[in-house]
Amino acid sequence: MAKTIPALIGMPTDLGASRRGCSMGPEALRVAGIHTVLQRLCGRGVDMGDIKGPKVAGEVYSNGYRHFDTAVAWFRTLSERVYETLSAGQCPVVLGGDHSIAIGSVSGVARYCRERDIPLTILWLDAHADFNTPATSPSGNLHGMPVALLTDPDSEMLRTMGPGNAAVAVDSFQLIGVRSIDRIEKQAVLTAGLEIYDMRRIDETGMRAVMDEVLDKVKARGGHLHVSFDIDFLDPLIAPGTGTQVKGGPDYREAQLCMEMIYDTGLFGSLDLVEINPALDIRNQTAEIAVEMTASLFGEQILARHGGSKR
Ligand code: 6HN
Ligand code: MN
Ligand code: MN
Ligand code: MN
Repeated sequence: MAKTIPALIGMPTDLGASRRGCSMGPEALRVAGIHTVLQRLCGRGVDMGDIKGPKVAGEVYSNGYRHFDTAVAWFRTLSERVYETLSAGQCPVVLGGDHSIAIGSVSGVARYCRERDIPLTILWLDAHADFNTPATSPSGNLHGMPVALLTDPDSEMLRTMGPGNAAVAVDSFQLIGVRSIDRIEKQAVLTAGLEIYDMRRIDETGMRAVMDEVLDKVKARGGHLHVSFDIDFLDPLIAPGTGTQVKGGPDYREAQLCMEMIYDTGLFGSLDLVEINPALDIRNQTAEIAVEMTASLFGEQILARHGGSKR
């Protein structure tokens, strides 16, 4: 995307997580200065405020999902908003919220791309595979299901969200940083052929080689690149403010290099920042690191590069 105008869209809900608090994520990111940073890097930027949706009231469990109806209401609105934002030539920056909200944002991005015949890749940066279904989920929590629900052609969730929300091809997804997959989920990702760059892969060849491989595929395909950034991708030593920490994640520079290399493709066009939980954070440091990573994604450089990230 050329000189892009970022548009912040808040999704203050934690309906998909069992630990409450990431509903405060949008405000924590604003307090950490996301708007100012993006305005500085992009010249301008808009804050569209927060989407409004139903509050989570008590425990509502049905057909293997927690809070299905509440989720549909939130995601339908977000999908529409993301679609409109892209159609207006802006870059949606969705401030979560738990990771289930990506069902709304990715649906909106996918609709935009489908209607214009633009190839779509989704980089899913996460400690988890998020490939549970209502049948396999140990928790019923929707934040463990977005990749599975988004790629299921019979998805009850997408269908209930209404027209325009259709399944996305499995090979549109590239998962990076994964180090926690549930037992049945593990079988499911293999069966589906989901592309996963797990932490061992990153350890063995380095972030640089992994991102070169991923982004070569992205560049060959061209089109639109959506980044769904679950903050638990980062090592919990540097990003403790999240509900499902997993040890052994990328450190600061590994993660920042990942963002810098994504920027270099010139294809990045929409973002989710999810799972930041201020109730579990230390002095907002997790929101601050999320803003720093976002800055790199939007082109913040240490020094100007010549010839991109290729040697
Ligand atoms: N996230 N696999 C677990 C579950 O409940 O399905 C954890 C999911 C965590 C989701 O935050 O990425
Ligand atoms: Mn996730
Ligand atoms: Mn996660
Ligand atoms: Mn490492």
